[in-house]
Amino acid sequence: MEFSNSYELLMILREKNLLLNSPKYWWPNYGSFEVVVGAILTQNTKWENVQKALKNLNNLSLKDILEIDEIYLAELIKPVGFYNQKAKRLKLLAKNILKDFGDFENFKEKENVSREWLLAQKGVGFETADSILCYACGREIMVVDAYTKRLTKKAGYEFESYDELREWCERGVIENWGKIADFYENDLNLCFARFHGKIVEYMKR
Ligand code: 39A
Repeated sequence: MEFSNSYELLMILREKNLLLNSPKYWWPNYGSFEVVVGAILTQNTKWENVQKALKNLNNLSLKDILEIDEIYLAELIKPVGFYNQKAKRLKLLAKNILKDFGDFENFKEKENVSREWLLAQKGVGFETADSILCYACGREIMVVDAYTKRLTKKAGYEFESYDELREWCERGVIENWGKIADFYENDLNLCFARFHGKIVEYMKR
């Protein structure tokens, strides 16, 4: 695949109709607390394992995560691996959301949770933080991951850091926004969410 910026990459992927069976914003249950849980669970495992664990959790709310016994939570999320560590981290994250924001709706508010706050949480790295910001909070940020790195590397691009790759992905879209805004209902986050989704679905084929 050849492209000279991320807009060209997006246009190539668009032609492939990769998201025909996906939700509008690609990540299931966009805007919900379940996305926060999924973003933690998906670390170092396949999405298919996350789906099994999420099914066991049956749409647990922030309050439910706070109240559930940690050992039982670990049991429910066993399919994702590192389940004791992930259960501990989920409980701690939920406790900190409650302490600093009161509830999930307030956490999501534009002026509230920041990338810095998320990155200061135990077990939250750039990809997890940006997944939460993009898919749980609806912020205009592109998530990049190992698939994005592999795809761009194959086309001859090397990036020094996560943020350099993220900014490259965002720049091509923003610089060509006039040409694509209509496809995405003038919603830049819809474009970033679907762009990331297209990359993942393309690389998983
Ligand atoms: N690797 C992945 C995924 N593969 C995914 N979907 C499919 C829907 N999500 C939401 C996150 N990570």
